Amino acid sequence: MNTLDAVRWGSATAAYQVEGGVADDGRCPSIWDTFAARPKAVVRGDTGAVAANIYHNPDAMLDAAAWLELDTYRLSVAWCRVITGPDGTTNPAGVAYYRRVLTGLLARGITPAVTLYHWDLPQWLQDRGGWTQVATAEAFNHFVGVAVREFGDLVGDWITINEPFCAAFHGHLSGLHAPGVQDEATALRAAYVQLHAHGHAVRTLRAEAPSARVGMAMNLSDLEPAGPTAADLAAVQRADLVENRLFLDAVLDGTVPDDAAAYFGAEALAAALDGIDVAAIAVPLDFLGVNYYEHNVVRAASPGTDIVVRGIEKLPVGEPRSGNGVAVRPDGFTRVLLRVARRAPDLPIWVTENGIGLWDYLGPDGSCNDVERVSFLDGYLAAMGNAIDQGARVEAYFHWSLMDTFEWSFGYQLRYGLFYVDFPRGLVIPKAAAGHYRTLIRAARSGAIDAGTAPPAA
Ligand code: IFM
Repeated sequence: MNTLDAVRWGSATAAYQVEGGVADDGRCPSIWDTFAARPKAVVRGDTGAVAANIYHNPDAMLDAAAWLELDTYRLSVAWCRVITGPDGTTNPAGVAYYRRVLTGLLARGITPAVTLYHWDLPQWLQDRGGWTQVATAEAFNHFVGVAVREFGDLVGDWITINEPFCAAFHGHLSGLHAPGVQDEATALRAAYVQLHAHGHAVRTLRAEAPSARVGMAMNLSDLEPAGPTAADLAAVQRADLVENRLFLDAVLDGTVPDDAAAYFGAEALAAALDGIDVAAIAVPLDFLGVNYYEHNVVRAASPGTDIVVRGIEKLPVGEPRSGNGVAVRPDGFTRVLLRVARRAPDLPIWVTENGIGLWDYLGPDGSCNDVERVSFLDGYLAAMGNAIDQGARVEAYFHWSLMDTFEWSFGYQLRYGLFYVDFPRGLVIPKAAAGHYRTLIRAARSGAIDAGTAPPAA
């Protein structure tokens, strides 16, 4: 058997990034509706109000997924479409929309994987303190119960929370994401309340759907010291604490990293953990979702320039890099997968996201020749093959994203899609990378991609 034979191939999007229709059929506002309306929060004042209009035209998304011949497709269900407000009432129109999407996937032979929280917290919960309150985790648990009862006949694969690092530290420290708070202690609290919500959600999913496969999607970064000095090594440890270990330790072991109190302060850590049983977060999972984007070279710096981690500087990234300056380093992908594999050897890994943001455009012939994404796919799938070869149990790969989306604070400028979205005209056009990904999927299925070798060109 070849390295990539057993991988299930997928792609992904999230509700707020593609749906639009934010005021339709009883959807209540989310923190991203509020945040995006703030002056300068998002490039050019873009919002998700219309996005790719998938709420009104889900077939565009479903047909794109089918065109790729995917095994599986990851989408998120928007809490604010399914639960109308504080009284917890279920919104039949929201349920009907997602049932239509899920049925459409199944009809096309594609297995859905549903994310339950992809950053669109209902605004009414933010008004009560959002992710700083354990009550938010309880409200989430209510939504999770509704979702599994309403959709459990169509969905067997569930992802509790997407990238709790980003929702905590970009939502509450850098302020780049909703709700746009800038306070470290609040960010730490938001991290632990989300982790607590994850543990509860897994228990609820298991109780309601014993045969479901359940995991979380964690973005993990690959970090390298700028030099061999003790100061640079300590800088890497600090970045690793905030970006990786806080989340890995809680979810895999039910522990708090030893250096968390020294870094955040004992008082802030105690406040963050108030009412939270960290051991209960490490409920057994069926897979760990890994979202891989970031490799950074880190050096100690005083006072530091990083927007999240104190006392460090991330060095400028060389070529090749993404449109927004993220390093293209497939070797980092291999390392991150192997780190998880060594840490939790029996736990399957699903790569729940991996992709590249580019300033894509349509040429005069109407096509999008995203050559950088084509070579990204070659490099990253070879890197994944290398990790599998060395023992990583990677069961699924979801390329981010299926189509261009509302890319959070980058608005519509930065594009990750395999399909180009002509937003005003609502057209969804396969980019060169879509054809290439389909070719790679076909080759992997037929065993034509061998361990660790670069996949063949389309
Ligand atoms: O678009 C996002 C996604 O919502 C979460 N992970 C990173 C992607 C690219 O920035």
